[in-house]
Amino acid sequence: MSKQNIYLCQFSSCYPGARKILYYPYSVGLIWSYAKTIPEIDQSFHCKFFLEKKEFTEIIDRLDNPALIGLSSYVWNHNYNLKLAEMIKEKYPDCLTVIGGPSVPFRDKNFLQDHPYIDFAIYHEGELAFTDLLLHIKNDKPKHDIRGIGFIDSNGEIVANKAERIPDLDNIPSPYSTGLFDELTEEYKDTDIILNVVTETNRGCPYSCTFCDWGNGTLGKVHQMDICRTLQELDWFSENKIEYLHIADANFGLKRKKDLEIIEYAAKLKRETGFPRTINYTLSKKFFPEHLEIAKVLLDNHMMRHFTLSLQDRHDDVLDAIKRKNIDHDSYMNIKDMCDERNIPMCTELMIPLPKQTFDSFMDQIEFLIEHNIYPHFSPTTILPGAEMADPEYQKKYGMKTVLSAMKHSEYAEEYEEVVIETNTMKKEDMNEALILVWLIDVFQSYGFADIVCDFYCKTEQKRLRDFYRLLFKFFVDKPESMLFKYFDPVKDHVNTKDTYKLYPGKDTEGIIQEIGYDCREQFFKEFETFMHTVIPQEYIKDLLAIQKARQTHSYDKTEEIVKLDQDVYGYTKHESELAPATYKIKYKPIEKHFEYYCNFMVHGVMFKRWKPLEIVKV
Ligand code: B12
Ligand SMILES: C[S@@+](CC[C@H](N)C(=O)[O-])C[C@H]1O[C@@H](n2cnc3c(N)ncnc32)[C@H](O)[C@@H]1O
Ligand code: SF4
Repeated sequence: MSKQNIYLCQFSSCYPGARKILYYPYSVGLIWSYAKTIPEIDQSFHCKFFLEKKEFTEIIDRLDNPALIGLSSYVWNHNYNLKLAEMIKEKYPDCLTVIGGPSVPFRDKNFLQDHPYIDFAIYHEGELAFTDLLLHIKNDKPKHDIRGIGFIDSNGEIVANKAERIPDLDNIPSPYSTGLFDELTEEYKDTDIILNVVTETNRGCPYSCTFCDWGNGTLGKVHQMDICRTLQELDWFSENKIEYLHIADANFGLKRKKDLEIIEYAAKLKRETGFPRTINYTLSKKFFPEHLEIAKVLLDNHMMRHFTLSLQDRHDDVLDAIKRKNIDHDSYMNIKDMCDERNIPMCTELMIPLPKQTFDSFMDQIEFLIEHNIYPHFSPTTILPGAEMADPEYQKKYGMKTVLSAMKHSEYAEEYEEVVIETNTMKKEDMNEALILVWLIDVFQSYGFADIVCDFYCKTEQKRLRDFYRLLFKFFVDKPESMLFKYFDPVKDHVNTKDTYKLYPGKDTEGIIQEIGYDCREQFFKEFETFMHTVIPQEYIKDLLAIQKARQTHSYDKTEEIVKLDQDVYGYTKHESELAPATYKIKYKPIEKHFEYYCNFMVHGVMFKRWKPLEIVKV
């Protein structure tokens, strides 16, 4: 008997770059590998995966008499999925269309009525529901009994059944180790496309922060996966030369010994085979000393992208409003000390705006973190459909206003994020300015283009970072002839013009960094000097500019620079030295040749301060 064809699609988010980066379709891989454990299903259906957005007709042309199409929905592909489902339904009216994933709006009772070309919605974890659905297709298992399913029944009534947690994750075979993705590996083998991987070592989160959609609607109890499964997957990642592994756990590190063992094994594989090359994970809010061991192993093996202990906010009233408890301040600073002892750079994540947060409370924490050498990575708050924050009552309580903003890089169908632009305590104008200031602090302070000058100004004038950067912005945003104008002008009203994404840290800062730091470095510092004349007394400008210019690694071969200062503005700023003549020797490790672009070197190294000289010594 021939099998029925089903197609499971998990279209990757995609950032343009020299090489396209996509992800193996892990989530739909899981639901199929679980369903396949039932012989009746394995014998009745044949499954094919899609992971790359293409012209709709190109996808549809590849379907062969489809019995079912399953779509995995996230903010970056939801509208694409809906459009594709509609077109498939038109061409193949008997093909069942099923949608799952965190962007299925389980609160929206009208979703299925509004999208009549979707037959079934699956809420939360998909393995049990999808298997039951295939059994329903195969032998008419009653669909009303299926857990976590939504559909419109023959009387026109909406059915939306509550989901149940899958009790034992180890009953789901790994789609990697069992070879489900081998066909995809073959398909992409000789292309320019990199396939990254996602996996879980556990699922669920015991906390319930109101902004969060982690694990598709916050799954409560944490279910573990057996370590042997993860180690086998790591073998697969190594054999298949995987560049980047994203561990999807909400709280990696909670199982301290197990998680350390996993990382040690991955590092061993990297030393032996070169792969997996890098790993990213989200650390649990609860801290254990093993977390630093994990970070150290990754750092020592050049596998780490971030060591991040997220805060989101440091103030109790905000934390109460978002139902979040962070570790206390003293413990946090203790961890920072431990990081310093081990030479581990520390980063934290913050969100803006959050209920009860104010302009000052947000800026205070940014300044605090910069002062303590903790890199602040911020995200503008978005409303995720599965999060408590999506509840209109919650938004009303905190005066939250939102706009739909088109996401960058959405191909073939426009995708939107619902971005929070105002709360009772943070007006739109404050949000506009706060984001500009953190962006300026990121580019000019954290990358070392203006930090010494800024610190000198703050110290001599008893001012704060925000005062300096406010002045910097004001100065150049009114000067169309300056090189910074073209970066400042488009974002001056970013909340209204929906240009906030231009202020995101990381990749989005590459353009400005390449220009001011490399391509037009001299011109930038010349223009910066004109600004300095408005904030720094004349007699310190020459020396400050000299040391500021020399403070970054900015050459592919230079190893040393001597800077003579008439007045030791550097020593004065750093450690209260007298403003007497001084000579500094600045030693660099030249930029490694594989960083073809200066901006790449800077952006990769911002957290690890790679651009910082090896030393600045007084001679
Ligand atoms: C890996 C990951 C990424 C990867 C992309 C992975 C990819 N495939 O393309 C990267 C790092 C690039 C990424 C980026 C972003 N991400 Co992300 N990411 C994740 C993460 C950590 C893991 C996803 C995962 O694999 N989970 C494990 C699987 C098993 O769970 P699942 O996907 O929910 O699947 C289960 C069910 O949903 C269901 N199911 C899923 N699909 C289907 C399909 C069918 C047919 C059925 C029946 C069932 C079903 O069954 C599955 C098994 O139980 C999640 C958090 C999390 N742990 O889920 C966030 C998450 C998906 N990301 C999120 C967000 C917001 C983003 C960003 C927009 C953040 C930002 N502002 O920059 C960006 C996107 C940027 C862009 N322009 O595209 C949100 C998404 C919310 C939403 N509604 O889509 C999540 C949930 C995190 C959060 N903040 O709460 N992300
Ligand atoms: C899910 S969270 C952090 C997980 C980790 N368990 C924690 O509590 O720190 C991962 C990051 O995604 C970002 N994030 C999560 N939800 C978001 C939202 N609704 N809007 C904007 N950013 C969000 C935040 O920066 C957050 O630190
Ligand atoms: S933010 Fe972190 S701790 Fe809070 S619910 Fe989400 S995953 Fe859990």
